[in-house]
Amino acid sequence: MPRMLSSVGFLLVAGAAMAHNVTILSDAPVNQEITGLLVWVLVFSVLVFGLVAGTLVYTIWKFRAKPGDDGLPPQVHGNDRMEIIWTAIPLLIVMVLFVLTAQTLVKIKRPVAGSVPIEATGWQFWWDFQYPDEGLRTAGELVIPVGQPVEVKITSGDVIHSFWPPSLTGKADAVPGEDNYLRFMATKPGNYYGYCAELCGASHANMRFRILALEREDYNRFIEAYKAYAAPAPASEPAARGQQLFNTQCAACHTVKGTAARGVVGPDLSLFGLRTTLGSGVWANTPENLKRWIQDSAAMKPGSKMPPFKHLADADVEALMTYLYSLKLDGFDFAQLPRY
Ligand code: HEC
Ligand SMILES: [Cu+2]
Repeated sequence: MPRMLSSVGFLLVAGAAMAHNVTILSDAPVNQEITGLLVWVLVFSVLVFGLVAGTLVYTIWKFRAKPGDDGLPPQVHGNDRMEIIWTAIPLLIVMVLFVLTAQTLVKIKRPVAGSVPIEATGWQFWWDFQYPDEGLRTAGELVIPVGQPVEVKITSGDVIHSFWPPSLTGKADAVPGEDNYLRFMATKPGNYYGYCAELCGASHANMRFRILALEREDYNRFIEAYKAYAAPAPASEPAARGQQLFNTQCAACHTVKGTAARGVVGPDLSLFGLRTTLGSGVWANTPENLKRWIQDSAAMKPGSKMPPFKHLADADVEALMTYLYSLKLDGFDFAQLPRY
């Protein structure tokens, strides 16, 4: 019975994964490895289930009570040969699965030469991303190249989180004071969903992220442009007012590259105008959502560490929004990327 349930379970998981384009059908290399492993486990479960259920049905039918059978049939105790067989076969299966699993683990944990180093830090309830080689920082949405492996060093600034972009790879815990590594590669451009996979407080379910995979030349162009980037000088009166408000109200916690705003308590907002999402991958980055967020982020995201700004006049919030939306690089529009 438990075996039958596990076989049915596998089929359900496989079905759900297909429906969601997660792990099993993803063509990301790490997930291909995992899928290969899963197929072996599935094959063994089906074989074991067939053998056990078949033997059971055969026995019930063959040794059923026949007319004229009175009393107990002959009683048999022990059978050394059978005991050896039913110990040896499962042992063999476990060994085979062990070897396959060990091989897969070694393969997917191995550092890959030429990978892009990235540092991810989990905070209640958002992800901070850094490119140590370039000295760049971003949050919530991480840009990576297609066709080149990335090596994400994962840690946490407060409690335990877990970093999980299911269409690209498995999870790794983000533990304060410890570094864990995930190595993976995107094989096609896209906007890949990511989740925090470790209960971390009131807004654990609202702690997501995106990985934006760009073609190599677009990625290189993005990194070069971001390195050279400084927030554009405000192009309108509201934008200028917004920048001034930002530097007095928001700069203690947020950075905007090339300005006086250098806070690191909250997400880096240098390229906020390019964000497809708001609040760490949760809400679409629309003016309505941004307005609600600035006025009272905790009403959208329980436990948010950003204070409310309900006291700001509507016109001031809109000035801040104009400024935030002006923070972008020309020639990039991540909204067009297909979503996985
Ligand atoms: C005390 C620190 C603090 C101050 C001051 C602050 N913020 Fe924040 N802000 C945060 C934190 C922390 C987050 C991340 C919250 C989360 O997602 O859980 C955040 C998130 C945001 C986001 C969403 C970013 C993203 O990656 O999706 C925006 C936009 C934002 N803040 C704008 C502002 C503006 C505008 C002001 C000033 C009016 C401001 N913040 C003032 C701490 C602060
Ligand atoms: Cu978390």
